[in-house]
Amino acid sequence: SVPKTPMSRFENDRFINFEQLDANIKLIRDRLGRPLTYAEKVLYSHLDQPESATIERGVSNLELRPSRVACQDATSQMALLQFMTAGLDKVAVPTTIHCDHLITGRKGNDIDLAAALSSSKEVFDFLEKASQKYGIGYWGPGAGIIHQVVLENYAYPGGLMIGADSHTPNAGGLGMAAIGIGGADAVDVMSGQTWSLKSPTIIGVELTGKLSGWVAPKDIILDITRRLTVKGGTGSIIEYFGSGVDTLSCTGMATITNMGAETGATTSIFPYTEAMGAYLNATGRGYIRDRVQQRLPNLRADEGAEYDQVIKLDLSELEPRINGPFTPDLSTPVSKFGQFVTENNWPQLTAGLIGSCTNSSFEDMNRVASLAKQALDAGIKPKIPFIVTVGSEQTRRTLEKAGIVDILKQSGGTILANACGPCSGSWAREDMQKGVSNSVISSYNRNFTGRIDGNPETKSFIASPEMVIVKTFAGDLKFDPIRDSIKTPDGKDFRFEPPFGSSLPTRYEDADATYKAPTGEVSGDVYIDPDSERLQRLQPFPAWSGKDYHDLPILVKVKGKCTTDHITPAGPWFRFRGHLENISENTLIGATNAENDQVNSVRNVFTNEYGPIAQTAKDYKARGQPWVVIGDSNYGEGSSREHAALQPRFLNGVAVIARSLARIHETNLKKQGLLALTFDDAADYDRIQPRDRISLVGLGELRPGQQITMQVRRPDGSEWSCQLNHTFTDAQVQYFKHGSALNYMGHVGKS
Ligand code: MIC
Ligand code: SF4
Repeated sequence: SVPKTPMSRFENDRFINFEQLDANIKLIRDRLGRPLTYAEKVLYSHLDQPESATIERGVSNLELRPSRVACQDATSQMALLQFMTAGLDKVAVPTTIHCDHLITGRKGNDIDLAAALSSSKEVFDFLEKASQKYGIGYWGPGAGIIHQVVLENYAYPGGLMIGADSHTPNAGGLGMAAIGIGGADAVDVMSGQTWSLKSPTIIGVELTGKLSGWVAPKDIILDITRRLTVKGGTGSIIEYFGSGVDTLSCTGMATITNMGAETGATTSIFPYTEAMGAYLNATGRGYIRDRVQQRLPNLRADEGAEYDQVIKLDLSELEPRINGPFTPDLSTPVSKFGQFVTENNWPQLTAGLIGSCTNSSFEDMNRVASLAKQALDAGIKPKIPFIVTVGSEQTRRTLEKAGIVDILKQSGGTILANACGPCSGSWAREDMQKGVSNSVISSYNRNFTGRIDGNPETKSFIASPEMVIVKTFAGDLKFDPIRDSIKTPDGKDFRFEPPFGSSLPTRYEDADATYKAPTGEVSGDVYIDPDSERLQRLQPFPAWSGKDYHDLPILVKVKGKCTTDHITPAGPWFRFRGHLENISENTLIGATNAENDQVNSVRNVFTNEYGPIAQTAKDYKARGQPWVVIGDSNYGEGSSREHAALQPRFLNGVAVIARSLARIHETNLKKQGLLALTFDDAADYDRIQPRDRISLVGLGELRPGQQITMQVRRPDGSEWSCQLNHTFTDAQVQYFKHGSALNYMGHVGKS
């Protein structure tokens, strides 16, 4: 018989059941009587009941059994607090926690790491102890960014995992269907339940040709994001295919699937290629490579498989691109970028940042070093601060051994801890005052207002790491390495040659010591100080009263973009991720009020005074007054943070009614017992005035596929009504009725 395949180098007693996956794929193909795409194979082979599940793309709900769960330090606090209320001894599915968001970038690795270890000691201790107790693998601060550590150690072709972070799709670069979810979804899987997902439609992206010169894998996803926009991927998996796929490195593909999150896609995935095999070998998992080589037909789409939509991209024709500011889908090719900067008068470039979970691979840094070296050899130094965040300690050591860290340092690079740092807003920027208008360019994936340095006046652009480093040397946002030159100290014109460098080391260096396996030796409860400002035990939300809602005030009618960064920002607020009451102070702090076009200023219906949104909500709560939020398009775009749902719920919010909702946020709202609703006619958004009162009627009849009626009463007493849509399943209706998914689980557990 075939030897068993351990799930990872750290879990020798857990195995990947490839035989079962293969059998399931055959079963499903026979049942459906049609060829399957690769994403379909991976998803459907993880169905809880492959023999009977209804499968209809875009329609049916799939009950799935993911084989792994990953959480990071900012999301796992709330996930664990919820898991603890479930009263289980151990997680049912291999789970890991990665400490990466709570480390603020300031001076450089050693100093920053020591500072984080002391300032967030209470939280790290909690995460470590809880990991030990519940059988969770713990990657402490410094080990690396969740998605890189997962790619290097846990991802495998054909697998299905979920992660409490929106860029979990990074593992799609290694052929895994890796899906970002909120903490409450993670808790379901950790406690052995199935995970439910509306069967995604499949967007096929056919790649032909080959990248060359200045064009990098990042440019592929910058262009796809432009084409699909920040909501075009919603409800879909982006599946890549075509001859161009075989020309890409594994980490390059991970960059592409990582940033696919910016289109709203459920995940993105590449079929198995030789480059994935080479990456498995180099990261010490040749045994997985050998095993998957025996099931190649199941690691790609069947001949004739159909996609719901096909996008074609010729890699030979692609140009480097720069996306931003404000939104990741505003994309400009490098040749037109200078003009774009001039026309919009974008401010002076003040920093270049490379790394993050999106672009911090050996290949990225190697190619960056090839450019930096050219400039250094010509006597040129970067003109502006240059910041580097490497994705993992394993990669950092490998880069150090290859001499690449040295080159980055000679280029004036500040090497921050292997953590999210500036990408998550955890950047104590010292070179720039708040409120000063300036531009920064990074190789990250997000560029929402205020995201990187908390300064709303910072215009943030995203590009490949190669593009970032040359602009850093030029100190000029408009610099185009293909057409422009830089003056050397002795007055010559220096031009960059295109970047180069191998995509893989022969073998990654060992960094296993940064990992702590669970011992299961912690007895009793995990202690939480009742006076802590960082951690707070969760109190169950009240169940629904059984009555319709009448005449609810609109806390805020949000105008325009409202990402989770606007609802509950990152950076300094990470501090309160384990303390619902404290973090609720930032609720909707970045939202623009349609009534007065002001950010975070709303009228209190009781006092008629304008004040911050959180304060107003707290006042309503104190008065026992439920309220609603009216949202614009793609409300809740961006991160997976369930705080964006928990906080409104905690402050007495009962419904979010929007033109459209982002997938993870929509689920998070439902999990916490809120009504997640969308206008049947998006134009009704315009009809609602901030001073109107909202009634939601017939809630007792809430059931899948049936609309809800909203009655609107204007200040003059006149009324109109409209229909609202929702995507509640039967189980989700119970979450609403019981007050939350957790309440419902507890209820089911008891009955
Ligand atoms: C992000 O990139 O926005 C984050 C910070 O990683 C979030 C997670 C969080 O807010 O904890 C995400 O992507 O889900
Ligand atoms: Fe961290 Fe940025 Fe990646 Fe989010 S996108 S996980 S903040 S590095």
